[in-house]
Amino acid sequence: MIKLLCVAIVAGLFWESHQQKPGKVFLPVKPDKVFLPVMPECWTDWFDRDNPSGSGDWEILSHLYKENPGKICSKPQDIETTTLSGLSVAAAGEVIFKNDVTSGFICRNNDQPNKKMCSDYRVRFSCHPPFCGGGVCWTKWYDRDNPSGTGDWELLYNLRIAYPGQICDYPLSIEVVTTDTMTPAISAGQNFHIFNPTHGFVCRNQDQKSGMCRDYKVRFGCPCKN
Ligand SMILES: [Ca+2]
Ligand SMILES: [Ca+2]
Repeated sequence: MIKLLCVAIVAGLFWESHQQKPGKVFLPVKPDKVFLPVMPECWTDWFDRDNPSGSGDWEILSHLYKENPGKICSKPQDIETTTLSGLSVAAAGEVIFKNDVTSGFICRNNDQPNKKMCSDYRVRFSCHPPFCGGGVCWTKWYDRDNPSGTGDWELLYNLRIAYPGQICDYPLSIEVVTTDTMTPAISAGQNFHIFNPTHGFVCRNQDQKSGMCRDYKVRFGCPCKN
Protein backbone atom coordinates (compact mmCIF):
# COMPACT_ATOMS: atom_id res chain seq x y z
CA MET A 1 0.00 0.00 0.00
CA ILE A 2 1.29 3.37 -0.74
CA LYS A 3 1.31 5.86 2.04
CA LEU A 4 -0.18 8.81 0.22
CA LEU A 5 -2.00 9.35 -3.04
CA CYS A 6 -1.83 12.70 -4.72
CA VAL A 7 -2.97 14.15 -7.98
CA ALA A 8 -0.18 16.01 -9.65
CA ILE A 9 -0.86 18.56 -12.32
CA VAL A 10 2.20 20.02 -13.99
CA ALA A 11 1.78 21.88 -17.26
CA GLY A 12 4.13 21.12 -20.09
CA LEU A 13 5.03 17.62 -18.98
CA PHE A 14 3.92 14.38 -20.49
CA TRP A 15 1.48 12.35 -18.51
CA GLU A 16 1.55 8.83 -17.42
CA SER A 17 -1.25 7.14 -15.58
CA HIS A 18 -0.83 4.49 -12.95
CA GLN A 19 -3.54 2.21 -11.79
CA GLN A 20 -3.19 2.39 -8.04
CA LYS A 21 -5.93 1.66 -5.57
CA PRO A 22 -8.13 3.42 -4.80
CA GLY A 23 -8.64 5.03 -8.18
CA LYS A 24 -6.44 6.39 -10.91
CA VAL A 25 -3.45 8.52 -9.97
CA PHE A 26 -1.68 10.73 -12.49
CA LEU A 27 1.94 11.55 -12.09
CA PRO A 28 4.05 13.96 -14.15
CA VAL A 29 6.49 11.62 -15.78
CA LYS A 30 7.98 11.47 -19.23
CA PRO A 31 7.33 7.92 -20.37
CA ASP A 32 10.20 5.78 -21.59
CA LYS A 33 12.82 8.23 -20.47
CA VAL A 34 15.24 7.35 -17.76
CA PHE A 35 16.69 10.20 -15.74
CA LEU A 36 20.20 9.57 -14.54
CA PRO A 37 21.58 11.12 -11.37
CA VAL A 38 22.65 14.70 -11.98
CA MET A 39 25.55 16.12 -10.01
CA PRO A 40 24.93 19.84 -9.77
CA GLU A 41 27.72 22.36 -10.09
CA CYS A 42 28.06 25.82 -8.65
CA TRP A 43 30.60 28.63 -8.83
CA THR A 44 32.98 29.79 -6.13
CA ASP A 45 33.43 33.43 -5.25
CA TRP A 46 35.62 35.51 -7.53
CA PHE A 47 39.32 35.68 -6.64
CA ASP A 48 41.74 38.47 -7.48
CA ARG A 49 44.98 37.91 -5.61
CA ASP A 50 47.45 39.65 -7.90
CA ASN A 51 47.91 42.84 -9.89
CA PRO A 52 49.71 42.98 -13.24
CA SER A 53 52.19 45.62 -12.06
CA GLY A 54 55.02 43.08 -11.55
CA SER A 55 55.69 40.42 -14.17
CA GLY A 56 52.01 39.92 -14.90
CA ASP A 57 48.72 38.86 -13.33
CA TRP A 58 49.22 35.56 -11.53
CA GLU A 59 45.98 33.98 -10.35
CA ILE A 60 47.59 30.61 -9.78
CA LEU A 61 45.43 27.88 -8.32
CA SER A 62 48.10 26.63 -5.89
CA HIS A 63 48.41 30.12 -4.38
CA LEU A 64 44.66 30.59 -4.30
CA TYR A 65 44.31 27.32 -2.37
CA LYS A 66 46.82 28.51 0.25
CA GLU A 67 45.34 31.96 0.58
CA ASN A 68 41.69 30.85 0.61
CA PRO A 69 41.56 27.60 2.55
CA GLY A 70 38.36 25.63 2.06
CA LYS A 71 36.93 28.03 -0.49
CA ILE A 72 37.89 26.14 -3.66
CA CYS A 73 37.21 22.47 -4.29
CA SER A 74 40.12 20.12 -4.89
CA LYS A 75 39.12 19.32 -8.47
CA PRO A 76 37.36 22.26 -10.10
CA GLN A 77 35.27 21.37 -13.14
CA ASP A 78 35.77 24.66 -14.90
CA ILE A 79 37.43 28.07 -14.61
CA GLU A 80 35.95 31.42 -15.58
CA THR A 81 38.22 34.42 -16.04
CA THR A 82 37.31 38.04 -16.67
CA THR A 83 39.02 41.37 -16.29
CA LEU A 84 37.99 43.34 -13.21
CA SER A 85 35.80 45.38 -15.52
CA GLY A 86 34.03 42.21 -16.63
CA LEU A 87 35.58 41.56 -20.07
CA SER A 88 36.03 37.94 -21.03
CA VAL A 89 39.53 36.73 -21.90
CA ALA A 90 38.56 36.63 -25.57
CA ALA A 91 37.15 40.15 -25.48
CA ALA A 92 40.26 41.49 -23.73
CA GLY A 93 42.35 40.07 -26.60
CA GLU A 94 45.59 39.63 -24.66
CA VAL A 95 48.14 36.83 -24.88
CA ILE A 96 47.34 34.42 -22.04
CA PHE A 97 49.94 31.98 -20.74
CA LYS A 98 47.66 29.72 -18.67
CA ASN A 99 43.92 29.53 -18.14
CA ASP A 100 42.85 26.11 -16.95
CA VAL A 101 41.58 24.20 -13.91
CA THR A 102 45.00 22.67 -13.21
CA SER A 103 47.19 25.78 -13.15
CA GLY A 104 44.71 28.58 -12.77
CA PHE A 105 45.33 31.77 -14.71
CA ILE A 106 48.54 33.54 -15.75
CA CYS A 107 48.95 36.57 -17.98
CA ARG A 108 52.62 37.57 -18.43
CA ASN A 109 53.46 41.15 -19.32
CA ASN A 110 56.43 39.91 -21.39
CA ASP A 111 54.06 38.08 -23.73
CA GLN A 112 52.12 41.20 -24.64
CA PRO A 113 52.95 43.11 -27.83
CA ASN A 114 54.26 46.67 -27.74
CA LYS A 115 55.34 46.40 -24.08
CA LYS A 116 51.73 46.56 -23.09
CA MET A 117 50.83 45.39 -19.60
CA CYS A 118 48.26 42.68 -18.85
CA SER A 119 44.86 43.73 -17.64
CA ASP A 120 43.95 42.87 -14.07
CA TYR A 121 41.96 39.62 -14.10
CA ARG A 122 39.84 37.71 -11.63
CA VAL A 123 38.97 34.03 -11.64
CA ARG A 124 36.35 31.72 -10.23
CA PHE A 125 35.87 27.98 -10.38
CA SER A 126 33.01 25.59 -10.92
CA CYS A 127 32.73 22.94 -8.21
CA HIS A 128 30.38 20.25 -7.09
CA PRO A 129 28.59 20.97 -3.80
CA PRO A 130 29.29 21.33 -0.92
CA PHE A 131 32.31 23.45 -1.91
CA CYS A 132 30.50 26.53 -3.11
CA GLY A 133 29.10 29.47 -1.25
CA GLY A 134 27.59 28.50 2.09
CA GLY A 135 27.74 24.81 1.32
CA VAL A 136 24.99 22.26 1.35
CA CYS A 137 22.65 21.55 4.25
CA TRP A 138 20.73 18.29 4.11
CA THR A 139 17.04 17.90 4.81
CA LYS A 140 15.83 15.00 6.93
CA TRP A 141 15.24 11.65 5.25
CA TYR A 142 11.87 11.12 3.56
CA ASP A 143 10.23 7.77 2.91
CA ARG A 144 6.77 8.54 1.57
CA ASP A 145 6.08 5.45 -0.49
CA ASN A 146 6.61 1.70 -0.47
CA PRO A 147 7.40 -0.31 -3.60
CA SER A 148 4.37 -2.61 -3.25
CA GLY A 149 2.34 -0.78 -5.93
CA THR A 150 3.99 0.18 -9.22
CA GLY A 151 7.26 1.05 -7.50
CA ASP A 152 8.81 3.39 -4.98
CA TRP A 153 7.70 6.92 -5.77
CA GLU A 154 9.60 9.59 -3.84
CA LEU A 155 8.84 12.51 -6.15
CA LEU A 156 9.76 15.96 -4.90
CA TYR A 157 6.33 17.18 -5.96
CA ASN A 158 4.58 14.69 -3.69
CA LEU A 159 7.05 15.20 -0.84
CA ARG A 160 6.35 18.93 -0.87
CA ILE A 161 2.64 18.21 -0.44
CA ALA A 162 3.20 15.63 2.29
CA TYR A 163 5.78 17.74 4.14
CA PRO A 164 4.95 21.37 3.38
CA GLY A 165 7.64 23.99 3.95
CA GLN A 166 10.40 21.50 4.71
CA ILE A 167 12.30 21.30 1.43
CA CYS A 168 13.98 24.31 -0.18
CA ASP A 169 12.70 25.67 -3.49
CA TYR A 170 15.81 24.69 -5.45
CA PRO A 171 17.59 21.62 -4.07
CA LEU A 172 21.21 21.32 -5.19
CA SER A 173 21.48 17.59 -4.80
CA ILE A 174 19.65 14.44 -3.83
CA GLU A 175 20.80 11.42 -1.86
CA VAL A 176 18.93 8.12 -2.02
CA VAL A 177 19.52 5.02 0.10
CA THR A 178 17.60 1.84 0.87
CA THR A 179 15.53 2.08 4.03
CA ASP A 180 16.73 -1.22 5.49
CA THR A 181 20.50 -1.21 4.99
CA MET A 182 21.18 2.43 4.02
CA THR A 183 22.77 1.15 0.80
CA PRO A 184 23.28 4.03 -1.67
CA ALA A 185 20.82 3.68 -4.54
CA ILE A 186 23.65 3.82 -7.07
CA SER A 187 25.11 0.68 -5.49
CA ALA A 188 21.80 -1.17 -5.21
CA GLY A 189 21.99 -2.62 -8.73
CA GLN A 190 18.51 -1.45 -9.75
CA ASN A 191 17.26 0.70 -12.62
CA PHE A 192 15.78 4.07 -11.76
CA HIS A 193 13.19 5.98 -13.69
CA ILE A 194 13.84 9.38 -12.09
CA PHE A 195 16.85 10.33 -9.97
CA ASN A 196 17.66 14.03 -9.72
CA PRO A 197 17.27 16.94 -7.29
CA THR A 198 14.72 18.66 -9.52
CA HIS A 199 12.13 15.88 -9.65
CA GLY A 200 13.16 13.53 -6.88
CA PHE A 201 13.32 9.77 -7.18
CA VAL A 202 11.26 7.01 -8.77
CA CYS A 203 12.05 3.33 -8.96
CA ARG A 204 9.51 1.40 -11.06
CA ASN A 205 8.99 -2.29 -10.47
CA GLN A 206 8.56 -2.85 -14.22
CA ASP A 207 12.16 -1.70 -14.82
CA GLN A 208 13.66 -4.33 -12.48
CA LYS A 209 14.83 -7.80 -13.40
CA SER A 210 13.51 -9.01 -10.06
CA GLY A 211 10.19 -7.30 -10.73
CA MET A 212 10.36 -5.36 -7.47
CA CYS A 213 12.14 -2.24 -6.30
CA ARG A 214 13.68 -2.04 -2.89
CA ASP A 215 12.24 0.54 -0.52
CA TYR A 216 14.24 3.78 -0.69
CA LYS A 217 14.36 6.99 1.28
CA VAL A 218 15.58 10.31 -0.02
CA ARG A 219 16.99 13.56 1.25
CA PHE A 220 17.86 16.81 -0.48
CA GLY A 221 20.88 19.08 -0.31
CA CYS A 222 19.79 22.70 0.06
CA PRO A 223 21.77 25.94 0.16
CA CYS A 224 22.58 26.62 3.81
CA LYS A 225 20.89 29.65 5.31
CA ASN A 226 23.32 32.11 6.84
CA1 LIG B 1 44.29 39.93 -10.76
CA1 LIG C 1 10.26 4.58 -0.07
